[in-house]
Amino acid sequence: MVIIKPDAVNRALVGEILHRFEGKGLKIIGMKMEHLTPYTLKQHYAHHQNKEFFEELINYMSSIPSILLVLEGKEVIIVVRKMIGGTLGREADPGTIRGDLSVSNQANLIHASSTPEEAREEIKRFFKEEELYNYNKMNFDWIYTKKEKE
Ligand code: 3AN
Repeated sequence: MVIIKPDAVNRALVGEILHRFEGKGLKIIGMKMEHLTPYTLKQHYAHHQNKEFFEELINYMSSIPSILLVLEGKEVIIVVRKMIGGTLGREADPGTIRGDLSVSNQANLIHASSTPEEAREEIKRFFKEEELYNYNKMNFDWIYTKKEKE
């Protein structure tokens, strides 16, 4: 589960970020624009509720719409976390989305689930079942071996 956050939308980086995921060979199985509410965001960031940046985080994330994505692929969570880079944009590795395109620890463009449990919980929070698509992605034959596709 990925959120392309309000700063990425404001900075016209949605296409660039999608381009990286598509280029990598990941499959988009859900995608929509949504103006996230403080109510939903407080659930999403509940583990940060005692941090001094919590209120600012909720305000920033609810300022304008975000793009919500569900991506599929082999070891997709590890792959996406590597692609986004560390939380602090200034220190994130060059070549990662945050490392190349951000300098902040709050406005760091993107959220991605970090465990399968978190992904399951977040997909349920942000997507209805009928908003997820099961389809045959033609070029998977050119991206994975038969064994990798199992
Ligand atoms: P990540 O998004 O890399 O998994 P988390 O879960 O620690 O990082 O933080 C969630 C979000 O909270 C970050 N993406 C960022 O927007 C914000 N955040 C994290 N640390 C700070 C901080 N020190 N000051 C302001 N915002 C922060």
